[in-house]
Amino acid sequence: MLINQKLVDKAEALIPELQTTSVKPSRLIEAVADETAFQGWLTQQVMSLQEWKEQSYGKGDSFVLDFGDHLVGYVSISLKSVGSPPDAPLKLKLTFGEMPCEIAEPFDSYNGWLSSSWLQEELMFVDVLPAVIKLPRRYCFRYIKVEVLDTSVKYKVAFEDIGCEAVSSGDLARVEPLPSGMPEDMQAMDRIAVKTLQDCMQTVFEDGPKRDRRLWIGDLRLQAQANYLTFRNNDLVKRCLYLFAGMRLEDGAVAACVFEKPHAHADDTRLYDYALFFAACLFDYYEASGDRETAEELWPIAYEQLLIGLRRLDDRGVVVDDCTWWCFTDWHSELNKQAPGQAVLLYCLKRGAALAARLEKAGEQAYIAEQIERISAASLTHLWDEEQGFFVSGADRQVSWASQVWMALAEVLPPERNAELMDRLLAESPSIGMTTPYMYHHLIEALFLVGRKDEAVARMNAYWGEMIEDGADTFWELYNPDDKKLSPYGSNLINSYCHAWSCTPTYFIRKYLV
Ligand code: RAM
Repeated sequence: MLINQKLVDKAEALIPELQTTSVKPSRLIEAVADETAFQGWLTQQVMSLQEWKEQSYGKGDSFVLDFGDHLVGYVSISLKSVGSPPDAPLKLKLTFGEMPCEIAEPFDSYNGWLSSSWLQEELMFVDVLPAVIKLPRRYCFRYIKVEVLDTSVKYKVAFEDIGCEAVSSGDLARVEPLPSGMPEDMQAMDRIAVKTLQDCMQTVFEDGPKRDRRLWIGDLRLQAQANYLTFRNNDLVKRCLYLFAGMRLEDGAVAACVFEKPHAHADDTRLYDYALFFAACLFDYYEASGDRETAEELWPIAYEQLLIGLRRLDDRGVVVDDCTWWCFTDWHSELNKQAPGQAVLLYCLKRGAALAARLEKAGEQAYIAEQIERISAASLTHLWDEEQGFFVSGADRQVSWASQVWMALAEVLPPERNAELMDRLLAESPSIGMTTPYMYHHLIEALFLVGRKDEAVARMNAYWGEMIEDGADTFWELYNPDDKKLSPYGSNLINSYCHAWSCTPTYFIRKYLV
């Protein structure tokens, strides 16, 4: 790792104070199997809060609290014994769910490839009653299932209160309300997107407060863009930029993600596209904040990412597609990343050139401009298939949505042909589709870019709008309207249901529709 302590210290000096809000549950529910419901589970009320406080629970009893909205925070429970003096410890199990599936399906059934330790549960032994227990871990949930595993034959337990201190570094008071004339469905989509971003805004922009609870640069780029139009917490973006800049991989590449604890450190994951996005993030940050000092200080690192990205080009000026790289792009097992990777390189070079111009780095600007010309030409010569009217990727000349969308965003074709490319993509719908809101985001961005505003809005409604119909309180990491249990990790239980890269409807609404 290359550590620049001065930059890391700057990042650490920007750790924000979190705002806290006390939240109480709103009702008690049960999950009911229903094939027509999202992922097969409906919820229905079984009791009011007042009724619940009057109950007492013994061995084998359980209940599910519904807090009415998605929360990230710290839970406390106050409870007392009922009956004879408690002559044995109380044994409780808590399960936290962002979604009904997590409280309805046993975690033992999980068989995916990500660690099962992400599934949120807690086994507790309480020696002395009454008690007020503050759980030390931060949880991310709407529902809490409480199972009384044991009391004793002589006593039961009653719950006086359960509450959550919700935390975020996003101050809702800073978010401008949308104009009142905005249609109700857009208002709802904006509100849920803002809530998604807010719950991911902690001491960094986390990707998902349930999982992976860390800063990924691909997610940061989209969160920052949404943040500039909502919470305007520019210092949080600045902190994240300094974290990436201060801790790099051995060859100088920015790591794909960083951890904050026990001390700031970078992960050893390298993603071709994510490293390049550092330059795009810095450009966006400068445009939004005008903070020239930061842009000047981090420019050499942004420029270096572009140079490292350029090293992957072959003699023709095409990104080498072999087994030595991982370019993220989307969670799609068959997706070839050559053309999307090439397009991301171009996209970031263009933002790098613009930033170099702003910062008056004439030599570097000229060099980047030369590269843009060379790579654009190579993309058209080697990756454009005139007959099909699509960009192709890899040895098998794959035609995917991702390749077309990223090439459109990189503006390889002149504006009119770029628009026709998007029209053709929608009309012909190649079979290698999109699986994440991250990839959908880029589709929508490309549609706005080429002037297909109505189509962009229709697709937003069909995707994020359908998530709302399916019960989203915050937008999800994965969503495929044709396969609602889809997970790249082997189980929908481990999917994140409040995910950074899904927060961008608020960006689209505020940037293009207000
Ligand atoms: C997953 C997370 C994260 C993403 C990476 C590449 O672990 O969903 O958001 O950026 O993949």
